[in-house]
Amino acid sequence: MLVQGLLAATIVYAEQQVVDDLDIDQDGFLSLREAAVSRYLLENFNKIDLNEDGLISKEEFSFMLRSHA
Ligand SMILES: [Ca+2]
Ligand SMILES: [Ca+2]
Repeated sequence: MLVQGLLAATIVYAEQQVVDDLDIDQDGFLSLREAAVSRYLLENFNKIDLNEDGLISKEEFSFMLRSHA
């Protein structure tokens, strides 16, 4: 259980890190322009952006990773 917890925490950390790395203006969200570095993100932007505010939040990014895993 402890190992699984640590593993999950590491994965969450990695997800947040990816968003931070791509988040050029550091507003905590990925805009279409920031997501354009990844072809996958660009092509799936509208699907990933669940609340259709034109930005991918860390929560939406995490959900995308889990739903496509
Ligand atoms: Ca941003
Ligand atoms: Ca959104």
